[in-house]
Amino acid sequence: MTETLEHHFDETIAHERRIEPRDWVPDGYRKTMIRQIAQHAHSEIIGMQPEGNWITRAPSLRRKAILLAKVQDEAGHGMYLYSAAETLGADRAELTEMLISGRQKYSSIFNYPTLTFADVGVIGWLVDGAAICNQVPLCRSSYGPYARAMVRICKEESFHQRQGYELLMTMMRGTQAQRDMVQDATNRFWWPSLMMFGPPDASSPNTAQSMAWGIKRHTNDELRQRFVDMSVPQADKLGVSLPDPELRWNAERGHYDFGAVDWDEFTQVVKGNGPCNVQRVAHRRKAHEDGAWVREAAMAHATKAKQPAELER
Ligand code: FAQ
Repeated sequence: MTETLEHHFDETIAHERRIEPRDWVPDGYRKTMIRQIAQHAHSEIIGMQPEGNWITRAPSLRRKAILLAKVQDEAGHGMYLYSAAETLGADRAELTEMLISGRQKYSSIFNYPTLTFADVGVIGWLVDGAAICNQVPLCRSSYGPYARAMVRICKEESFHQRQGYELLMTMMRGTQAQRDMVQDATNRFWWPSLMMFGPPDASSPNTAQSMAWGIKRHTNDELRQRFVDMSVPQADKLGVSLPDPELRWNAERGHYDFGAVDWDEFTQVVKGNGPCNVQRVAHRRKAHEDGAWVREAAMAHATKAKQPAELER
């Protein structure tokens, strides 16, 4: 029996067809998929904090409305992703518990502070830019609910990236102080954005198996290179420099060469020792605890709403 199921799974992957919730999958596939989707969902939810920090201090009503909409979109992305994880048998409450107890990861990038309003623009440009670069290929991921969620998420992330770039363009046309803010934010977010793609291929334990299962379509280093190639002309057009003296076009490779990422910093941030890890998780835990009454009220309402139908039986 298991052999037939395994054969069906292998054939589905080999023919680039989608795995759906009712299909049999090997334990490793389910575990990897839940891990990746949960980490992604947690990133969207924790990712609301750095920009959310600026909603009350946005410089105009227009910028406030845009930022509110963007942060709300991230919440929506988290919700689709938790739903996708649930189709694999994961429990949303347990996933949240794993996040706030530090047992599950979220993207390293959200452990850096947002010091000025230019950071909002740079997050849109570089962080959403890196997210799109990583997530467009995931629209072809082998797990149906994840791939479909990714289509909508990528459309919204494209809007996010454009709003960030437009904000930076506006600031670059402003005063020297505003241009300096954009340059400073770019300097702080460039390297952490490169870290978003994960460790180098040689030290990525999951990539080979995830590629074989069609969960990931490109390696971490391939996507990082694609992001660098995409960002250099955008930085030129904006009029900012990227903080990497080794960045130069390599005609032979047809790509930009770039300097070494500080992987020790990455490891420290992932381990919980980044500048804002403690604050981010504490804030998420408090929001979860403060929201307990909403969950209880919704459950009580659902129970009450079921009662008349049950009484009729
Ligand atoms: N941060 O073997 P690999 C967003 C972990 S975008 C923290 O290479 P894998 C949008 C990894 O989980 C950000 N941990 O792992 C937004 C693994 O952990 P393990 C979220 C990281 O999975 C924008 C270990 O290191 N996007 O939120 C990171 O094959 C603006 C070994 O790594 C996604 O999650 C990291 N940067 O590849 C929101 C995309 N990198 O095994 C608000 C989907 C790696 O110890 C504002 N995910 N780790 O449990 C993926 O594509 C993959 O999971 C990778 C990692 C590429 C992130």
